[in-house]
Order: sequence, then C-alpha cells, then structure tokens
Amino acid sequence: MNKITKLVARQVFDSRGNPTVEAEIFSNNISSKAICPSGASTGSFEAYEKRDKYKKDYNGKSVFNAVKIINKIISKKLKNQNVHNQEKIDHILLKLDGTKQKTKLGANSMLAVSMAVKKLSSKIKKIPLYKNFLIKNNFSLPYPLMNIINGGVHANNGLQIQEFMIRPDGAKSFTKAVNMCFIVINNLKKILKKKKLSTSVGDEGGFAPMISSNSQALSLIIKAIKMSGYVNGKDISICLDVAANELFKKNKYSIHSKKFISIQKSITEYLKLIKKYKIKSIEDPFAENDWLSWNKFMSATNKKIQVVGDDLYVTNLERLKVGFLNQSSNAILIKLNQIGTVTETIEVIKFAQNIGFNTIISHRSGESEDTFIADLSVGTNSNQIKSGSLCRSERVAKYNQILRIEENLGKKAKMNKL
Ligand code: 2PG
Ligand code: MG
Repeated sequence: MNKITKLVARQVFDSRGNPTVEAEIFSNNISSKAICPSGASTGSFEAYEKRDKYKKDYNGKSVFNAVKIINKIISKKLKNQNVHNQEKIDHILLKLDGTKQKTKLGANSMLAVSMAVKKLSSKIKKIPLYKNFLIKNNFSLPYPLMNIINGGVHANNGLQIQEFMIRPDGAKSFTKAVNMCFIVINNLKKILKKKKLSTSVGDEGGFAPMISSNSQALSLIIKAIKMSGYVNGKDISICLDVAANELFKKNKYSIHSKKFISIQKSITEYLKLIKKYKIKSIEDPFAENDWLSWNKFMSATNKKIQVVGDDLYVTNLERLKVGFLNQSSNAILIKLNQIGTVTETIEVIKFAQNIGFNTIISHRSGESEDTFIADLSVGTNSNQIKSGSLCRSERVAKYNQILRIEENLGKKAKMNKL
C-alpha cells in the first residue's frame, strides 16, 4: 500500500491571470501536482467554485480560503489513505463536503486534490496517466475540436456564437489531425490579414476579429478550408459551441443576430446554417433549462449532426439521465470542475458511453499548464477533445501531450471513431 504522507495547496494563476488552486500530494518522497481550471460561460448547476468574494486584494477572486481548506482540513482526512484508491478518496471528499453543489469545500479545492491523487497513483505505478483510468486497455486517440474563431464571452468582438471550431474528420492519426488544423489556421490568418482584420486571439487561442455576424465568421472558415485544399464536411468539419445560456431572454434567443427571436425561428435559422455550411456538431444550442427546445432541435436535425450538452448537463449524472429520457442530445461535454471529482467524472463518462453518447473531454476558458484532460480523453476512450486553438501554451499543452501518447502507443496508436 502506498500511503498519502502529505498534502499541500497553494494559490497559482490561470491563463486569464486569475487565481486558482494547485494541490500537491506526497507519498514519502514522490509527489504530483494538479491545477484546477475555471470557466467564464458557466452553467448554474455546476459545482461551486470557492473564491474569497469579500477580499479586495485580488478583486474578490483569490482562492486563499479554498487553499486553506486543503491545507487544514482535507490534508488531515487524507493522510495515510491508499493513493491508489481513488474512489475511496473521492468519497471521503464528498462526505466531508456533504452539500449538493460542493459549497462547503468548493469544487476547486476538491478537484485539485482529486486529480493530484490520480496523477500520483500513476507515477507510483510507473505507468502513464492515460493507462490509469482502465476503462479500456485498447487505446485510441480523440479528434481535436479546435476553436479557431472566438466570440461570445470569450472575446469582445460582438460575435453571438461563442466558439467556431474545426474538426479534422479525415485525419488518420493525431499527428495528421494537428497538421490539418495547423494548415487551416495559418490560411485563416492570411485571409484575416488580407481583409485587414485583427489576428489577435481570444481566451481560447482562436482569432477574435472585429466581425459581428455568424455567417461572416463561417464564410472566413470555409474559405480557409478551401485554401488548404480540404473539403468542408469531409476532410474538415465545422463545429459550433453556441453557449446559448448567454443568449436567452424571456423565451427568446439572440443566437443568429443581436435580435431576440422565437424558438421556432431560431431552429429554422439553425437548419439553414447547418445546410449552408455543412455544420457537423452544435454544442449548447439552447439554454440549460429549456429541455423542450433541445428535444425539438434533436427531432429537427434528425440525428444528422452531433448535438452536445455542456451547460445542460454540467457533467452531472442526474442531469444526463434527464437529458437521455428527454432525447435532448447525442453527446456530452465533460469538464472535471463542473462536477468536482475524478470518480464522479468517470461515472458520467461510463454512463454516457453506455447510452451511446459521444463523450468530448473539454478544457475551460481559464486553463493552466496542467494536461490531465489529454490523458483523460485517451484513457476513457472519448472520441473527441476540445482544447481551444493551436495557439497559447495552455491550449497547445493538451494537444502536445496527446502527440506524446501517440508516440508512446507506437504502432498500436489509432484514431477513435466519430
Ligand atoms: C465551454 C467552455 C470551454 P467556459 O463553454 O464549452 O470552451 O467555456 O470554460 O468559459 O465555460
Ligand atoms: Mg460550452
């Protein structure tokens, strides 16, 4: 048995420069660290992120209290626990918290600890992290969903849709997948420059040009795909994250322009976009409580595209079950900090895969150098990973880690199925 001998935490910073929690866990002289990420377009059912709201030194964003909870409370409870028993450790955290949305300990303190435990366990076993999830022994690699134009609350350009992504469906290896995205992104940059539009980037590394219509953004991407010699909808597919929670008011949506229109009209506009731009996947097309519209949208799209629940499910098993019965979507976005422990995250992934949903492992808009989600995507046989553009180290770090995993798998490496 490998016992936990010490657990410490500290405040570090995420990619937006906001404070976040890092936990470091020891078994004698071996240790592992993990950093909790943070979202901007958050669902209201997400687990609670503890911040020192009333402290002025970091404008209410410091996490000293969450750090203190780890150093003073959690560390005592976890001392002498077997580091390989992830489920027991997560259960101790859940019991210690005892609330529905993790308001007592804070999901940020719990998750940093939970991920650090998983990492330390693989380090002690001397196996790569992706092999320590044991969902499947036969590993395959996820397709990247690269967010190449940023809008919504991740940029200040006035674009309604939050993420315009590309997915290299034609790639036969992860190396090739990254290469295809690289070419399209480089060509998009050239097109933007030529049009005298800004090539500076948003929170997730995608360009954030000052354009305000969805169709303008989509046309630019189509042009870049063509310029790269690829066929849209075959070699490369366009995928969207609408993050519609942010665009919902009094039963109307402002997805397709700044004007709020009815649900039925929004669906009609979606269908036009899907047809015109051959869109293959749409995440959060409607708001988190608008179950009826999700169901209508699923019927209207008739299983032809991937419909992804993010704010809808918040990686929560109970909400996923409701969505399954309601036929709300056919895929789920997985974010560890929406639920707060590794064990609960894996439970949701397993359930989603059993009901035939695609599982997409996702970063947050506030990220760090931590590459845990790269290993999680391979280790859980998830067929996609969303980690922003091929730009900004905190995004690229995840793709780099999958390149290492591909190398590590050698001849056995293959891409997952879409
Ligand atoms: C999303 C995420 C990640 P945030 O909506 O899918 O792209 O954004 O972390 O801001 O919730
Ligand atoms: Mg989302």
